[in-house]
Amino acid sequence: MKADFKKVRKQLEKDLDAKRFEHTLGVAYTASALAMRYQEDLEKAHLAGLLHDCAKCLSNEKKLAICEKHHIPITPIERKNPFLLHAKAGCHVAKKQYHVQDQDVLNAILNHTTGRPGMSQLEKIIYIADYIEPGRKQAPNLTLIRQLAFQDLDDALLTILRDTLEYLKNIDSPVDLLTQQTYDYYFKNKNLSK
Ligand code: DGI
Ligand code: FE
Ligand code: FE
Repeated sequence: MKADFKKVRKQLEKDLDAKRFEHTLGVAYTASALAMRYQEDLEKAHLAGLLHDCAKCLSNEKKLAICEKHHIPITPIERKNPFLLHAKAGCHVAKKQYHVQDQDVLNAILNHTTGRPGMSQLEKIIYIADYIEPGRKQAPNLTLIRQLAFQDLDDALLTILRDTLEYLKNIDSPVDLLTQQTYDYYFKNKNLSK
């Protein structure tokens, strides 16, 4: 894989607002650091980090339209909360407009918001980097999770999933089936491996 990072960054700067672009750089660097720690492919981690939110600044109508036009299934919860679709739409945009071919990179973009049972190491790295990048300030347990991320990916993943479900419950926001399934899968996984 030979990605032209400079070109990708330039295009992203146009597609995203300033805050989202900053976040994107934070995720790309954090994902690269985690890739070094876990011997993941550095270029893939950097590229997936850069592109994970590439559809974030599209309007809800546009995200829905992309999914509908390309027969990407929309769950009832996504229809009610179209911001969730920035992951599915982003996977499509990464493929068509940023010419990403690598399936693992595309999956990392696709699953970065909800996770999925049986994530690849790269998918976990992007999911976690998105949550812990230096610009994030709000989530509880950030100090602990940042430390955990460099000790054990699955422990960090499960803690983020637990805190996300707790947060969604507190704000009374509907949980996507995949978010719940991912938590259940990694919760079971942890107890099995004990
Ligand atoms: O795009 P970002 O803000 O960088 O991060 P993200 O794509 O991980 O989105 C984070 C938000 O998504 C966070 O506020 C929690 C929310 N989220 C994750 N899973 C679900 C969810 N929101 C709802 N309603 N349902 C979910 O299952
Ligand atoms: Fe996102
Ligand atoms: Fe993000």
